[in-house]
Amino acid sequence: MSKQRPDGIREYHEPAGGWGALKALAVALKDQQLVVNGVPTLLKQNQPDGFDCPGCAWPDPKHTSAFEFCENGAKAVTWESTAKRVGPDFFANHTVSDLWEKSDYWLENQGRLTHPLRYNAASDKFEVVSWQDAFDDIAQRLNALDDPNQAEFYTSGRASNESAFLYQLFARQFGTNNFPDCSNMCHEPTSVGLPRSIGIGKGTVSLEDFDKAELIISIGHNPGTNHPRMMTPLREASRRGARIIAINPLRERALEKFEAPQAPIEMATASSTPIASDYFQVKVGGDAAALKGICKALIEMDRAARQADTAPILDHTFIAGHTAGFEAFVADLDATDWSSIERSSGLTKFDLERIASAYAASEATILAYGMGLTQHVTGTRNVQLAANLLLLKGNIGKPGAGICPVRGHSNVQGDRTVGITERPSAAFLDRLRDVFGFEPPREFGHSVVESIAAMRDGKSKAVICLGGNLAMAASDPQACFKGFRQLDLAVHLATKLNRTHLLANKTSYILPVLGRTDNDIQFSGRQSVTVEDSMSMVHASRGFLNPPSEQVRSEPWIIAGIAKATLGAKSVVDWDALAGNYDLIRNGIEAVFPEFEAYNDRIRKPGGFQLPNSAAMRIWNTPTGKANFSVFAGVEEDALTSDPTVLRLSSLRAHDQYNTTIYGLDDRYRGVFGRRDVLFLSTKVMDRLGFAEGDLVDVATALEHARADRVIQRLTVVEYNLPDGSCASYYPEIQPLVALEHRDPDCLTPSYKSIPVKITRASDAITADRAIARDGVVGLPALNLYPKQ
Ligand SMILES: Nc1nc2c(c(=O)[nH]1)N[C@H]1C(S)=C(S)[C@@H](COP(=O)(O)OP(=O)(O)OC[C@H]3O[C@@H](n4cnc5c(=O)[nH]c(N)nc54)[C@H](O)[C@@H]3O)O[C@H]1N2
Ligand SMILES: Nc1nc2c(c(=O)[nH]1)N[C@H]1C(S)=C(S)[C@@H](COP(=O)(O)OP(=O)(O)OC[C@H]3O[C@@H](n4cnc5c(=O)[nH]c(N)nc54)[C@H](O)[C@@H]3O)O[C@H]1N2
Ligand SMILES: [Mo]
Repeated sequence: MSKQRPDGIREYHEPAGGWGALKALAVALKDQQLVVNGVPTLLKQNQPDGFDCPGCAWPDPKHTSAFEFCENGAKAVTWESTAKRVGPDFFANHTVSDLWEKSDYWLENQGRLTHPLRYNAASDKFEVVSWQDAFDDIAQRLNALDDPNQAEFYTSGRASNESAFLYQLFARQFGTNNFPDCSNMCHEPTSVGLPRSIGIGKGTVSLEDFDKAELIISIGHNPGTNHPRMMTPLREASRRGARIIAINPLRERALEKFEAPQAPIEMATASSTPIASDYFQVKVGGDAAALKGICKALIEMDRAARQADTAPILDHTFIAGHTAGFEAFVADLDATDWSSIERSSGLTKFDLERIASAYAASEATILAYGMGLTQHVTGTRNVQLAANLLLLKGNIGKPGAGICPVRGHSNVQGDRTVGITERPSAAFLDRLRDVFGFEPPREFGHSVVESIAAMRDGKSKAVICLGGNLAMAASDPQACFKGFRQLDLAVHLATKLNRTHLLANKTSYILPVLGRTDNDIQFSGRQSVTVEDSMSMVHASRGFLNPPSEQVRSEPWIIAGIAKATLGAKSVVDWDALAGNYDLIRNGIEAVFPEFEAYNDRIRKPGGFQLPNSAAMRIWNTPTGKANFSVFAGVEEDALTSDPTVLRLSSLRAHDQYNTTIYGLDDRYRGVFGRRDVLFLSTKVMDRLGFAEGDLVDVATALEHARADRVIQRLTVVEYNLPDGSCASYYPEIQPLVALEHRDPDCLTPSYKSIPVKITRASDAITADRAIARDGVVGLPALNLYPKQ
C-alpha cells in the first residue's frame, strides 16, 4: 500500500517537456485572457524581426526559422502581454495598506500598470499624476540631497542596452556610481572570479561549441525550468553520444529525461531522451570540495600516467604556454586530504575519480553552471575552481570547449557591458568623459547589499528602480523593508505592481513602462532595442503589441525625462534627441565601447553580432598575461559543517515562477502541487533528527546573525531525494533567513544557496514578527508580519 503523503505532494514520473508543457501553456494563455491573441504573439518570439523573449538569456539558434517552443518563455510572454490592467480605478479602490495584505501572486496578477502614479500619504493611495509633474518633483527631491551618493540606482536585468546606457549616463552626471544591480545577487561571482582566472567576466562558448563538445558538465542549474531552450542543445548532444554529467544536490527531471515538445515523433511515441549520463548529488554548499576533488584525482592520474609512460592526462603544453600558478595549485591539492573533500562534498573519492576519468577521456569539455554554484559564501572561489578544472586540459579557447555561465535575466549581461557597474574601470570612465564631456565620479558605489545597508542605516535617502522587485529579491527583507520605508524618495519604473512598490514612504512613484512585446514609437518612428545573451550575441528586439495605455512610456523616454528635469542647464546631453531616436543612443554606446563598432548597421542584420571575447581567442587580459590557476586552501565553508544538527538550506525556483513573480503554486517536475510552504528533507536526515513527512517544523538560521525574526514557522516536511546535511525550500519565501552579512566576501553576493539552519518541531506560539506558512504559502505579508508602521 502506498503511504499517505501530505496534501498536494505526489510522485511525478513524466519526463520534462512533453504534453505537460503544452498543457501548462494553454492554462497560462487562458489565465491571462489571451486565448485568441496569444499564439501570434508567441510566434514572434526570438525571431529575427520579432522581440527577444524576456524569459532568459539563452541564445537563439542561428537559423531561427522554426519556432522554438519553450513553456516558461511562453509563460513569461503571456504574463507580460496579459489583457488585464491595473488602472486609476484600481488604485482609487485600494489603499496601500489593503494591497499590502495581498499575496505577491495576486499583486502582479492584477495586470499591467497604465498610468504614472504618486503616493498620497493622507489617503494612503497611489494617485494619477502627470508625467511632467512627476519628473519635476523627482528632480527637485534628487537635487535636495546633501550628496549624490545618497541616491541608489537599481537595475534589474530586463533593461535593454539603450535603457541601461542612458540610465548610467544620467546617474554618473548626477554624480554617483551607486549601481546596485540584480547581477550582484546572481552571477557576480562570475563577473569577479572569471576576470581573475581568464581575464574576462563572461562565458567563452558559443552555441556551435555545444555541437562539438564530447563532455558537458552541468553544475547547479536547472535548465528544464529556467533555460528550457538550453534543452535543445543538451538533447542533441545526448543523441549524438556526448556525455553529460550533472552535479546537483537534486535530481532535476529535465537533466534526467526530456521530451522535446517540438519533436513530433518523441511526442507521438512518448519516447523521451535521457540527458545526464551520470548524476552526482553533491551536498548543498559542497561544490568547492567536489571541484578540488576532481582536480586532485586528475593530477594523481596524470602522475600515474607519467610513471607508466603512457599518454599524459593533462594538457602540459597549454599549461606551460598559457597559464600561471599551476605548481601552487598542485601543491594545495596535495595538501588537501581526501577525507575532508569527501566530508564537505558528500561525494566519495570513487565518485570524484569517475568524473575525473570522464573528463580525462574527453577532448573537448564545456562546463555550464548556474546559481547552484554562485550563490554561496564561496561563490567566487567556486567559479575560479571551475576555471581551474578547464585549464588543466586546455579547455578554454578551443572548439567544443569552454566555460558557460548560464545567465539569468535576458539582458543582465548586456547591462553590465554598457556600464551598469558600481566598480567602473578608470579606462571606461575616461572614455565616458572624453565622449560626453563631463567628469564622472571615480569613487566606487554600492552593490545590492551595500545599498540596502545604507538605506537601513539612513545613509541613502533616494532609490530609483529600473524594474525588478528589490525588497523581495534581496536578502534580509527585515533590513529592506525598514530601509525602503524611511526613504525620502522611491521611484519605480515597472510593468506590473509588486511588493517593493508598496513600501511607500514620503514620496513614492510608480512609472509604467513598455515591455519587450510592446510597440515603441518615438518621434523618429518605430524603435528597436538591443540585448546581449549569455554567449555575447547582441541583437535587436522589437515589440508589436499596442501598449496597455497611451500613458505607458518607454524606459529611455522616462529616464531622459528625469535626467533632463534633474540636470537642467548642467546637462551635457540632448536627452530629447536620444529618447526620440535610439540609433543615437547606440552611437553613444559605440563611441564609448569600441567593440560596438558599426552598431546600428550590425543589429539590422538578422541574428545580430557577437562581441569579441578575449579568452575565447586565448588572449589573457590578466595582470600576469596568462590564465591563472587560483589557490584556495581548505574546502569547508565554515566551522558549522561539522555540527550534525546544522543543515544547509538551499533556496530554489519552482517551475511556475519567474524570480519574485509567482505564476502559480505548482512545481510540477518536483511533484509539488498547489503549495510552496514545504521543506524538502531526505529520509536519512528525517530519521536522524526525528522528523517524519508531513511534520510541521520551524526553520531558523544557525549563524551568529540569528535573531528572533530570522525564523520561518510551520513549513511542512516533504520527503525528497537529497544528500545528507542538505535541505531545500523556495525563493523568495525563505528570504528572512538570509542576513545581509551572509554573503560571499569576494563579491558580496548573498549566500542564498547555503544557509546554515536548525530545524525544530513547530511551536504552537505563532509570533507576529516571523514568517509563517499557512494555506500553502509562506506569508510575510498576508499575515501582516511586516506591518506598515
Ligand atoms: N522560468 C524561469 N526562468 C528563469 C528564472 C525563473 O525564475 N523562472 N530566473 C532567471 C534568472 S534571473 C536566473 S539567475 C536563472 C536561474 O537559473 P538556475 O541557475 O537554474 O536557478 P535556481 O533554480 O535558483 O537553482 C539552480 C539549481 O541549483 C541547484 N543547487 C542548489 N544548491 C546547490 C549547491 O549547493 N550546489 C549545486 N551544485 N547545485 C545546487 C538546484 O538544485 C537547482 O537545480 O534563470 C533565469 N530563468
Ligand atoms: N533566496 C533567493 N533570492 C534570490 C535568488 C535565489 O535564487 N534565491 N536569485 C537572485 C537572482 S539570480 C536575481 S536575478 C534576483 C532577481 O531580482 P529582480 O530582477 O529585482 O526581480 P524580478 O522578480 O525579476 O522582478 C520582477 C519585476 O520586474 C518588473 N518588470 C518586468 N518586466 C519589466 C520591464 O520590461 N521593465 C521594467 N522596468 N520592469 C519590468 C515587474 O514590475 C516585476 O514585478 O533575485 C535574487 N534573489
Ligand atoms: Mo538572476
